Amino acid sequence: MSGAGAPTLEVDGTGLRVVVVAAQWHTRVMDGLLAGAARALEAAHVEPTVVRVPGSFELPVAAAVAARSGADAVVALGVVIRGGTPHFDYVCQAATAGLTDVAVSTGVPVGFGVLTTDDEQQALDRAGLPGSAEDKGAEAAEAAVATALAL
Ligand code: DLZ
Repeated sequence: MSGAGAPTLEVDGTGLRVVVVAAQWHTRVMDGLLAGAARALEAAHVEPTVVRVPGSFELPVAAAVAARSGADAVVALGVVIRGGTPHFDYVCQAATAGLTDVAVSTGVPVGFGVLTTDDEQQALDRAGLPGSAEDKGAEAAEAAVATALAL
């Protein structure tokens, strides 16, 4: 985890069924988020199932199906970059509210690895790529597993 006050999570998720749901917009950033989540899950002794959906708007339904199909934790990864229209706000709102609803209504933790940024550089800085300051894919994976272990 990164940022002021962020905890250090050491998680052993041996035996947990974890599903990574991942959008496909902004390939370079998504590759970083997916690799970061994979690194964190491998360190937690988890072999995830990965489900790809077109965009971040589709993440909640994929997370809901995973949660209702026996997953112990879901990791949601996406990138939404602000454009010139209000579409950004609608996609961000739908993804955030939808994923929250899935977690609360099913009791299955959802790690939130959806970047919502003003431009691509801000997303790259958080994508866990070489040179990135932060690794939000890994953080979302660690949070999902840590929460599943805590419940
Ligand atoms: C339409 C759209 C736009 C403009 N931008 C993004 C984005 O930055 N990131 C993302 O994950 N998805 C985007 N989408 C696609 C929507 O999430 C969704 O896939 C489409 O509206 C089809 O339902």
